Amino acid sequence: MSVPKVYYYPVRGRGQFVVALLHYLKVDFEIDTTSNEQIKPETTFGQVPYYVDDEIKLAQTHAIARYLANKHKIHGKSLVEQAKVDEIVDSVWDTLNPLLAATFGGNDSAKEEYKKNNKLHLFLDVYEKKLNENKYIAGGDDYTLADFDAFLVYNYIDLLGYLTDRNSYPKLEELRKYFTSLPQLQKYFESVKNTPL
Ligand SMILES: N[C@@H](CCC(=O)N[C@@H](CS)C(=O)NCC(=O)O)C(=O)O
Repeated sequence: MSVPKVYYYPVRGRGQFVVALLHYLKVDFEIDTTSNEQIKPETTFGQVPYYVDDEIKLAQTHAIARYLANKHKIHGKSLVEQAKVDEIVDSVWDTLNPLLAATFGGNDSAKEEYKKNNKLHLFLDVYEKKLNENKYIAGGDDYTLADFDAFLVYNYIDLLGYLTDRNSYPKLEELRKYFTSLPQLQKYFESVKNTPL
């Protein structure tokens, strides 16, 4: 049996939703940051992240994260909880896609424009409210993919300089403190500490 392999660039980007997740789940895996151009023609849509294990070859960050979450039982314990997890996880992508477009695709003025008009607080306010109502963002009695993704996106928004008011998000700050102090994630944070993206 070979260890799972992930193809992605040496940045956080979309890849963090797979790479950091694998660290969080304590999965032994390999990351290949140098073969993206060679692997793209073999991938489903010519894109990375791309995930390969003995059972599956998979594109689409979301699909990979859900596959891993199901495999490692952090996708919610009931159909209803799973749907609640998906509600948050899908919203993370609504948050992330314009942010990635401004950050990776745009020039400085596109970034400034995005900073001025960004609607990030609309999502962050909901996450904060949900975390005020429940310890876990999708309800339930344990951390799920939804908590992990909400943490990653919140942390990323801040790292990229788009977070305007940390004081408005004490619960998200608490969530960040929890995940950033987990021993199994230290190697991941170390691996991306020098990338601004
Ligand atoms: N919806 C896809 C989008 C993947 C995507 O756009 N990946 C970029 C890198 S972040 C890519 O491979 N673009 C094609 C290219 O760079 O040639 C996902 O979430 O995985």
